[in-house]
Amino acid sequence: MYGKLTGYEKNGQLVTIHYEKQDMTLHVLTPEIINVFVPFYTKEHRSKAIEGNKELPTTFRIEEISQTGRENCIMLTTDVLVCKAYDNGMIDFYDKAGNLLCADYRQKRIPRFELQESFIEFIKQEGHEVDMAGSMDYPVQCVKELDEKDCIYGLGDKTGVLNKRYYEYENWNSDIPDPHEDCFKSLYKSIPFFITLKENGVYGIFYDNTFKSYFNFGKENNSYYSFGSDNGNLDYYFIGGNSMPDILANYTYLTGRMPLPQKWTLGYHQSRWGYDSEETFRTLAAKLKECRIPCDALHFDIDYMDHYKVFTWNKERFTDARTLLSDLKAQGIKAVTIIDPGVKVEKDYNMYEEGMKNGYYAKAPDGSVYVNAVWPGDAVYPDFGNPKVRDWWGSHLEFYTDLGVNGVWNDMNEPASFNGPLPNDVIFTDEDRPSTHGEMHNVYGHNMAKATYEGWKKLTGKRPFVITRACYSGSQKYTTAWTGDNQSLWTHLRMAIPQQCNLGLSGMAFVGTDIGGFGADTTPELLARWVEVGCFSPLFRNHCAKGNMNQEPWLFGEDVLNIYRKYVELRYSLLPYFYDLCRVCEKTGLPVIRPLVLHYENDKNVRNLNDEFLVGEQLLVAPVVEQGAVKRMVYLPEGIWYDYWTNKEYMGNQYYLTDAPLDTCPIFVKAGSILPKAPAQMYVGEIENPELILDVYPGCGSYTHYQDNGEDFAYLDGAYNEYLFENKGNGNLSITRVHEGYRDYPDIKINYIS
Ligand code: MIG
Repeated sequence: MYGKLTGYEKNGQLVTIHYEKQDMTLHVLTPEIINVFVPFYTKEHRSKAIEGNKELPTTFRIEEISQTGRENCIMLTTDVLVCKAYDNGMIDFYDKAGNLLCADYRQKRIPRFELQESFIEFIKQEGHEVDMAGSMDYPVQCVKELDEKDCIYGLGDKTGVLNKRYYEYENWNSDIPDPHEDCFKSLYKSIPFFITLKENGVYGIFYDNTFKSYFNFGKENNSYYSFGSDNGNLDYYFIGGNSMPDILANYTYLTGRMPLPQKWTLGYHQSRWGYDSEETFRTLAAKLKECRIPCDALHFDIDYMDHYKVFTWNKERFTDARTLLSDLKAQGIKAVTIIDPGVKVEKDYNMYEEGMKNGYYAKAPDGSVYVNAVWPGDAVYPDFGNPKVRDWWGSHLEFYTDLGVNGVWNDMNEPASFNGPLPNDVIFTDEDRPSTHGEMHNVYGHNMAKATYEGWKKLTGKRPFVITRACYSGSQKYTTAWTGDNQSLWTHLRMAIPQQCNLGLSGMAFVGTDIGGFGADTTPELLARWVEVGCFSPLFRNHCAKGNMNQEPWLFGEDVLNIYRKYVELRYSLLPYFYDLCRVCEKTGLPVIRPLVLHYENDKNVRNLNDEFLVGEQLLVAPVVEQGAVKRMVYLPEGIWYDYWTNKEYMGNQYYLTDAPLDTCPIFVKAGSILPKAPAQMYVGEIENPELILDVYPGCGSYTHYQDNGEDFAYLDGAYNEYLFENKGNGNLSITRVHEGYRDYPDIKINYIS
């Protein structure tokens, strides 16, 4: 396809490699990030994930290397990476010390197994599916070498285990109501970023292509992996660094980081599809207080709307939404409303009419407005890739802000459709040029989130709280996410851990699962175990489907209610810690929930650890995710750890069998930790200016704590406090305020753990 290397041209940090048939560019963005680009589809990148110019002034050397008997190559050397371009578009990356990190695969592809046509027909008879997609060639594609020990992480919300080695996936945002199984190739989100952890080294690849894409991580053959797409450019970023956190910092430098959320969004949220009247919400608020379950938000699912028309409120069942919301707020409870993209086709409905008049909906290839169906029946699809449509949608959010709504939950934005999938040739817009569904599908949710974030920010001046189901790389700048329609199954509780860890490794740090499970019916035990995991998710929400058993915590007996309360209270006590972790994420891209491998990448025991996770660096959670289990094996990595409940000391690098009766989620605190905590509250802000409590663990360590008003953007102008706590061991803690810009705590109580 490329032919022989014929030379190169350097233009600033952009190097064009000339081949006989097809040029390729290598763009040195930073010493650690090099972009590889071949303009198969458009001349420019047209990234939806990366905004602004990310090139940092970087010095690098470029040499043409020709040795007799060996292939010529062009070699680029930064302070961190070496990139060599050879004949036929082959590109290899090395670290500074000359260790090979990633090489293009040059041999003939050999699928591990090939089926004969006749046999395929034979086994299909009973309904077995035969899927050969994994070993196909795609119009845009890269095949890279794999080492025996390579592990692969990231790729967003995919099902299955933490380490994606030996599995294949597809990026095509999909709303599939069947129980999400490990064999699913795609779910709601498309995040074409992964980290390859080698025996000796680590790198990341961000493959910025929004068309339907395919990833095969050694399933086809153990000695190579591939990524490719149906269309678009070959456009990927090779990301180097010393460690997994470095790679993540670089990826989020490119695609952006989660901005600090409002503090209340880290509280508990109660939801259900089917809460359909003013009375229901008032009763819920009362019941939460009666059962002493702290709560910050109630979610309004599609039932609040008039005939499922977005930007409307059902006047019969909610005679006075404004008063309802202000009464809830008086009790500390905020309202989050669902908004779907599909707009009902209905004469005189303002959203429909306005959008039609302005040409804001996606069109069929013949130029007529494209109609499919969702909840309201026939519906049209706002063309969110068009900046005018985003502005229009964003300004209409005033309907919600004016009533006192505090956050938006974007659903169905894959986009979902009831009358079959949208054809690939439906016409959408990509900013200033016409595009197609095939190109814009995977960024539909992303652009809807962007519209929502920007509109909400303009209207309220507060940090917007947006939740989305579908997204693309970079969506973390605009929205939080939940993992969609899981089910009340133990397998789905188990999946919640690697899924959230991989989302975090893909830049999406503010995530959560539907606690208790969305579809199917939960059990008392499952709900109890789920809240023990869910209370550590940044998005802490119990939600379930209409048509299933109700799932509020008080419906499963006194014991379960007490367990539930224990973990909601645990979350509220740890809110300062969660808030600090959000601040860390905003600065570094490190997620809140982290797989152990992120901090202990040299420890082989954690590379495939699916049922434990870290919250920040200080807490290790080893929940029970097996029905009936009351003990579990816990692996603790190097160092000394303390049982959160008993303070018992454990040496790391070992496995332990721990007690875990139904009311106990095993949690361990790293030696030297300083855990910032808050006094009990029924909602964030119940106590006007709460004291800070510091649990100080044996050992040495330091910790940076952040404090601000938890609501708006004043912190960007310095309205915040930052404290440095230093634990020097033996009951010796120093506190320094390193930045002063906000009111101080009335008191800081120190609690030495021994
Ligand atoms: O499945 O709005 O994932 O959370 O409750 C139907 C109703 C559409 C899907 C979402 C779910 C929500 C439901 N929606």
